[in-house]
Amino acid sequence: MALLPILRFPDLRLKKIAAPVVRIDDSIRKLVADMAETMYEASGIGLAATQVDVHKRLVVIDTSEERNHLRVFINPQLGRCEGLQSGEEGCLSVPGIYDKVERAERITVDYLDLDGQPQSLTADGLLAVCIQHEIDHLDGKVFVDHLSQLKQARIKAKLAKQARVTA
Ligand code: GNR
Ligand code: NI
Repeated sequence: MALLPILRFPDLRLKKIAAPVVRIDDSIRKLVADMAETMYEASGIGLAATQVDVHKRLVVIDTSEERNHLRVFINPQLGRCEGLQSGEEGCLSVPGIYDKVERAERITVDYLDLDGQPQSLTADGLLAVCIQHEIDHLDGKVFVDHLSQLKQARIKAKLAKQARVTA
């Protein structure tokens, strides 16, 4: 297993649209293991392959309190979306920034599991938010894109300043 470097907003590679996984082979299984390790090490609840500069439609999520319920979504597709919720979001690619984003309250997602079997999951609350946040990454979007232009400009300025003091 290996920790993978996470791209930071506004890295242009976060805007790439990920391609479907065509074959679940050892390289995909290794990527899933490395993404899970990277997500847990960073104390995140989800990680999309886009964030580790692999532009394939692959996501890992663990919203459990105990951090022992890894979910893997290959080629996830949002189906039915119902209701609205608004909660503070953060992103491992936008460290230290949190803001409210409106999302569907309840969603159905179709995907392949690690065995290549088609699955369908209906989720609400935080898991539903996380699935929507991760599918956004696969489509080249970060949660900041849901905010006003003014907020986006402030976030870019803050991150640039952070990068200067860290350098
Ligand atoms: O760790 C994460 N927490 C989080 C909190 C609220 C809404 C979405 C998220 S996802 C984020 C991890 C991440 O950046 N996934 O892409
Ligand atoms: Ni994110």
